[in-house]
Amino acid sequence: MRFATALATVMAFAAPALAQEPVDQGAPNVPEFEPAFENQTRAPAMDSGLGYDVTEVAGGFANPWAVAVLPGGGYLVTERTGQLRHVAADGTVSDPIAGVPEVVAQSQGGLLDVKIGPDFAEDRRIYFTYAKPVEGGSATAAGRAVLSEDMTELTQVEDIFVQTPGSPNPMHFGSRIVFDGAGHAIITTGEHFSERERVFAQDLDKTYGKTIRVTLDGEAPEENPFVDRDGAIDTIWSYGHRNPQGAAFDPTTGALWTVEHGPAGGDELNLIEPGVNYGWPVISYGENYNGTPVEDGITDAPDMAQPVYYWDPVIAPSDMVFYQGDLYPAWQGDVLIGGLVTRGLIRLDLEGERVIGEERILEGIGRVRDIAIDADGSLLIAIDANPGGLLRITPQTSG
Ligand SMILES: [Ca+2]
Repeated sequence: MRFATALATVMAFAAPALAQEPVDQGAPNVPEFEPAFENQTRAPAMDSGLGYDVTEVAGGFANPWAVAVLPGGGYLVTERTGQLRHVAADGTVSDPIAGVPEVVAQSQGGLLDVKIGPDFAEDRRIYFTYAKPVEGGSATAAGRAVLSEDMTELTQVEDIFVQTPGSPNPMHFGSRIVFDGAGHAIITTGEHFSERERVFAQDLDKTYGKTIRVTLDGEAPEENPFVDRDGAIDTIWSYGHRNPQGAAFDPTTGALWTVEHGPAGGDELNLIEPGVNYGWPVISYGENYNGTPVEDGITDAPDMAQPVYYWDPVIAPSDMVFYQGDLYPAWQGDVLIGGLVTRGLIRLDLEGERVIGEERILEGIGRVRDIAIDADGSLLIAIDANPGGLLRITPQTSG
């Protein structure tokens, strides 16, 4: 596949970047909403001036949801329909790996994230998230297991987190799992979409619309913010989220960031602090899909955190990574986000805790469901389709 030629042609006719113009993205759903500070939305457009070579590492996946890079080469890929597969460095795709737990593969549910555990070299543990069948329907769960040396089987499969209560709606599972490098996992959860359930994002006795922090064994660390609060669930780290599907620790600062889906407008980039309320559904920069206000139609309230950045119209953010690698020297430390609706990548330049520029890359390539950085610094993206591919993106090397 070669997207580079067409892109290079477009770039040849592009006007020089105008510093203060935002990305061309169409009219907002809610034009009356004003950002709380400069560059909270529609930051100045950036242009990397790069062309890209796109190659297919492997294809034929059934709605791939996540890709993880194995140390020493090769990948693990989840298919939302419930299969975990090994992809060899040469692109050979395995049969489904045995031992994956039963998943609710309905609507947005299924087998979701997969990550290589922080101690994989010693214990061969991988971590994954999924829509688990439970009383009342389904729930976001995070599990771990030991991956056999031949990559064919999971053993010692156990949950380290199960959302409560179960939901009849197989929607908004959130479901990214990331590690802080100090023995903890962060798991994002959604609020299952319905008007009845979305308010649970504000409830500390339910794990809807939360970031969850547990040890790698699934215990609640004693320093979690609500451990000493009666009636609150000890694993909650932050709350008031809608459907956060992307999360990453900034490798230079150690800070935790997430991206979450808004309704019509109101996708958010958030800097996560323990115990903080991120507002959904009380405050939002979006509106309901039918054009009515979300709750009271307000964007700020006391004791509720503002997003660092928001999008209206939406990008539909999947995962996010902080770029570190050799192939894109100008992107070091930048945030790359998969856009399901923009069908491409979004790059944000951060200065401290603020966004100072935005770029859209490879728009039209497909519904970018996951993004990872390979050992050589190339980008890996999973395209949500059936069949969907695992693609590698490198800077263009020839005209
Ligand atoms: Ca929010």
